[in-house]
Amino acid sequence: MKIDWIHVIILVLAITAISGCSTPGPVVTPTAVPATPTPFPPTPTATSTVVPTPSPTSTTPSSASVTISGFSFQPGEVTIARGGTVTWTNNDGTAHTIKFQDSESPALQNGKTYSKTFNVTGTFDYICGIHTYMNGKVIVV
Ligand SMILES: [Cu+2]
Repeated sequence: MKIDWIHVIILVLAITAISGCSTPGPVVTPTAVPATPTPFPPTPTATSTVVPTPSPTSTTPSSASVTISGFSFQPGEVTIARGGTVTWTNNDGTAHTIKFQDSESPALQNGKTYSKTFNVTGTFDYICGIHTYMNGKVIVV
């Protein structure tokens, strides 16, 4: 029997084409698009009103308390009105002092307090005279 090679090739091509067509291709599912985009948070406008800082004298406390704990003054900075008083309380087991440029408290043992009145405005830095790395600041306005 003589083989008609042309027919064989056509048959092979036909089978290949059929199998190729019958192979399911990747199913492209349309991606759901949100109807509305996610709104961004409102952008502050450049023309927003600047709220003036209230006058310090209207809200500045006349007194402040500082705790000495863990070899540090807490808070490290207090603001009081002129004529006000700052009171330090030593919660450490170790004695500390409150040393300003012009004065120094006695050594405060645990639980002891020291108060100082400030009649002049300005910024007053202080340290512990025993542990000079301990520092704090009193701002008098
Ligand atoms: Cu100290």
